[in-house]
Formats: sequence, structure tokens, C-alpha cells
Amino acid sequence: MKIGISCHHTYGGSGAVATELGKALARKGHIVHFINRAEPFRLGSFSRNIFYHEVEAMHYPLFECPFYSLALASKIAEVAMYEKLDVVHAHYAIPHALSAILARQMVKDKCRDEAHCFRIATTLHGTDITVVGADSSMHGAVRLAINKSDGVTAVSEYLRQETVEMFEPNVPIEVIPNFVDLEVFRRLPENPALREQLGLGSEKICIHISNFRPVKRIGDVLGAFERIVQEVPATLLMVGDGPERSDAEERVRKAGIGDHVRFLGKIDEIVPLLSISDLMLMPSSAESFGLAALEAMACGVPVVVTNAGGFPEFIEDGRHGYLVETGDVESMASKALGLLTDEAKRLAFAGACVEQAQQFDITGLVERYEAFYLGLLERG
Ligand code: GMT
Repeated sequence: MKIGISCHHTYGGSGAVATELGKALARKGHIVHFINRAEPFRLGSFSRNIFYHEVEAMHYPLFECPFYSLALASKIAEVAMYEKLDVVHAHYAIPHALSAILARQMVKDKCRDEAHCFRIATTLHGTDITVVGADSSMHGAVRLAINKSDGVTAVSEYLRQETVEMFEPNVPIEVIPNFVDLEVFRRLPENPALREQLGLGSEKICIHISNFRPVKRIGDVLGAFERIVQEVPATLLMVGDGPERSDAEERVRKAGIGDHVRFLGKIDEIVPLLSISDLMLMPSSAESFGLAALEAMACGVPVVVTNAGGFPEFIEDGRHGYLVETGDVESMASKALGLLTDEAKRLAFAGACVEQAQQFDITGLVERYEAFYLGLLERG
């Protein structure tokens, strides 16, 4: 198949899923065209079945801001016509699905040949529904993006239900969960050089990875860690960047635990960091799936997360880590300490995590997406 993919290129789960999916489809012989504002952060090196088209929105003094969604629609239409795309896969409802819908109109208008028009697959990732779609200024746009796509998937049953409740869509939504490439996400051997580079000794390592947005509850990560570090020698690796970072750094300084927390910023190569970690803390208020937790589990890192969103769909309490109520920092700290002070138990959880990650191996889930595309093409 010839597949166009449009996604957010920035540090975030939807871009990661879209890019890994595109790379996997290309390895299977499909031709994949990424149509994006900038190169997705996980695209990496050249591959002969992958093409990348950058969308440049026109700057004009009359416009207060450039119309990216329109430029994206024009670029999708152009690539679809000349590359004869079968499917355009929009990741995140806004603007990608809406731009694809507009692009389809452009192609139909130009070619007057509906038979050659591409199908639109839209994957809902979470905040496009729960945050953006919940805003009254965007509700109608998100609803149209869902209803006018040829097929829609959501990354968890939780997200599917939220979407149904909020939008009462008139199309079915299929759940295709996030996945992990187990060839890449697996625990690497001990790495004393990396520990030294990060100024780490033999203490326990906790890790948090996110885009530091309010939904990630960075304050809860720090609150739990402040209690943890009172009981066990530990360092917290804070990976990523975003609007909550400055406040978080300030809090760490005030709490006097600066020597125990490393803010590492955005890092593409996270497997080495996961491989030296003992535990992940992810107290998000709503996480449609929680890809970072799955990637940690694949690397043998148990997770302490909130009992919210899609987490309970792949994390079993007391087996892969713990599910605590949102904002319950005390429980988060005591569950974490329970694992960090009992290495045999932590290792048992780590083993169960690696086993559980097999259920979400990229191979089977890419096949699910291929079948989904074929279904759209067969429906005509
Ligand atoms: O977590 C974010 O804020 C980024 C966001 C995105 O759209 O890039 O991630 C969402 O999509 C991921 C991939 O499907 C999911 O694993 C994340 O759970 C989801 N984030 C939220 O729902 C907050």
C-alpha cells in the first residue's frame, strides 16, 4: 500500500506511535509518506520506502498567524495525487484528520474521479479528545474530524468510551492499543559508564518521562520522590521538557533535594536511561494509554501509576507495579518504597513487566493497522 502519515512531530506519544508505525510499515514493503510540519523526532536515518514532505505555512502580513491546517491540507492533496496514496493516516484529530478531510475535497475537486481518492484513517490519541476536544472552541471541529473519517481508531477502550460519551459519533471506533518495538525496547546490560556520566553511584534510580504538561502532575512525581529519598538512597531522572519544568526545578531547589534529581531535558535515546532505572513514576490525571509506561515495562522497569485512563488496561496492580488514586502522593511513595526496599519483589515485578510487554509487541499491532487499512479500501 501507499500510505500517507500526518502527525505531531514534537516530543509526545502520538508522534512516537505514528513514526514507529510508519517505519514498521516501510520495513514490510509499504511505501510511507510522512507529511508534517517538521521531521518527526523518532524518524531517524534514511530508509528507501520512507519519504518525508515538509509543510510550510505561508507567512503574510495580513494573517495574524500562518494557516498551518490549510497548508497541510494542500500538501496532503498534492502528495496523495502525485504519489497515488491509498490511505492517509491522521494521528490526532486536530488538525491532521480535518486537514485530510479537506485534502480529500481538494483531490475530488481536481480529479473528478472518486475511485482514485484515498481513504482517511484517523487515530485518536487522547488529549485530542480529553483536552482539545473538551474545549468548546474545538468540539465541533473534532466531531467533524471523527465523523468524516473513513475509519477511526482509539488507543484504548477508555478513550473509545470517552469519545462516545463526549461526541456521540455516528461511526464505529476500533481500539488498537499502543505498541512497543521489543527489538529496541529491551533492558541493556549494566552500564557503569552511563551511571558515571550522570554522576550516579549505587543508589536506586526512579524515572519520569513526559512532556511536563499539567496532565502529567509533575508535582506529584516530586512529592512522592521527596518521601522516597527520605527512606532510601535514590536519584530521580526527569526526562522531557514542557511548561511545568521551571516550577519543578524551583520546587526541587526549595526542598533541598537538588543533588538527588537530574532534569535531563528531551532525550530521544531513552532505552539506556530506562535500562539503569529501578522504577517509573507516572501519576498523570488522565492518560489515554501511557506509552512511556509500556516502554519502561518492556525494559524491565516496574511502574507506579494512577488508576486512571488506559493504565488499568495493561498494568495489573501488584504484578507490574501499582495503581494509586490520582493525587494520592502518600500511597505512591509507600508503594514505590515497598519495591525499592525489596529487590527480590522488584525483580519479580520487572520480569512480569517484560512478559506483559510481549502482548503489545509492534509486530501484531502493525498487522492490526494493515488489516484496518485494507478494510477501508475494500469498503470502497
Ligand atoms: O502525553 C501527551 O501529552 C502526549 C500525547 C500525544 O498526543 O502525543 O500522548 C497521548 O498519546 C499517546 C500515544 O497514543 C498515549 O500513550 C498517551 O497516553 C496520550 N496522552 C494522554 O492521554 C495525556
